[in-house]
Amino acid sequence: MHVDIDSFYASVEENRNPLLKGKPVVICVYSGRKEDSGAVSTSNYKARELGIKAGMPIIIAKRIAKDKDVIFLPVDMEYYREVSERIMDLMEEESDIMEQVSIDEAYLDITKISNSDWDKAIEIAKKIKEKIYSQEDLTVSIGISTNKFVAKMASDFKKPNGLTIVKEEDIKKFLDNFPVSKLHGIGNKTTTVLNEIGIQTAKDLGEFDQKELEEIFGKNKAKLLHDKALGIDDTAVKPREKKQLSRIGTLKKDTNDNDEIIEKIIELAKDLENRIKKNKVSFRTISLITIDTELKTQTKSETIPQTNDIQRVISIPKDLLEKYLKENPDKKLRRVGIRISNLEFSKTQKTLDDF
Ligand code: DCP
Ligand code: CA
Ligand code: CA
Repeated sequence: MHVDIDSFYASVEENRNPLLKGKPVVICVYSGRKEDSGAVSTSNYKARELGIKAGMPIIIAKRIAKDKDVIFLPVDMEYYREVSERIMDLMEEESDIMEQVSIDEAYLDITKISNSDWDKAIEIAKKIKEKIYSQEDLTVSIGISTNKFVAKMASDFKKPNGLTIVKEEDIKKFLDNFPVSKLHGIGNKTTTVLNEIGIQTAKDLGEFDQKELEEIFGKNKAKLLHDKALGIDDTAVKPREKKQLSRIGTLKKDTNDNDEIIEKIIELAKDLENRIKKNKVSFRTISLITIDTELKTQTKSETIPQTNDIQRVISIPKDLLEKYLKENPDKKLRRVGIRISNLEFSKTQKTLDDF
């Protein structure tokens, strides 16, 4: 199964501010050189209808949006990562193995839990959709097939909120009419060369003489291309190695009271402790994440010798908080978080279950 969140950053921003609902929303990475220099990171489907798309210069997007009620917002990576991590955790629980491939997509091996049964697989997909919708108010598009490549093509097939199943016997029919440029992993340069030799669709590519393809692209790449055309992929879903673990929470009220914030930090640390144990992980860096009432995020970190001592996940953020409050006497916090990074996973460490 391949799962991809629909218009991820834009949807998250819509949920955070209900006033945006129904409006075209554009999320931007401002380069900071000049006002409006930078690129569009993503846009919601309303904005895409106007022609505003990811990768476009902000200046062009603003030109298109002129005289229209289009909302432009800067990216807030810290916040998106937090949402992403919750969704990844949720999906990991619903699969045998989960491989995260970007902030908003993952491959899920569901061979065992579905018992290789298509109806059961569809049930799992629907359950994942429902959970993500009820817990995060986000929709996802899902593709299911017998390998990663076709599952990815299938999740892209119907968006937003799609669910596409491509059974083994339907793979060829499903892929045949795709232009080669739309096959995942085939870029612009390769497409140009393929078009030059008369290959337009996956069907063309699949039927093209293998030897001739090898002469142009070399043995390895020719095989790769041929496999894509036929929907062959035997790469495994690899379990993710997380780079960091974090928890962020909203304070009961906006505050700069040391004790109130520490109370929250302790609560978050408990949650993190469970995940540290579950992942059998040790860490080197501990961070305090602060989000003030103007939604400005700051991160303060300290690096120590590798440890799995959960006490440090409370004591270090305490020190960092003291520092933050000293440096920012006029600010109140809305949200606070803790994060551990520079992780090491002890793979050999056996649990009782393993004996
Ligand atoms: N992103 C980015 N710059 C790009 C493409 C994407 O910063 N050129 C970011 C913003 C997206 C997120 O990555 O929200 C996920 O990328 P996707 O390609 O999955 O695009 P979306 O989730 O926004 O839309 P879709 O519904 O098409 O998946
Ligand atoms: Ca997406
Ligand atoms: Ca994606």
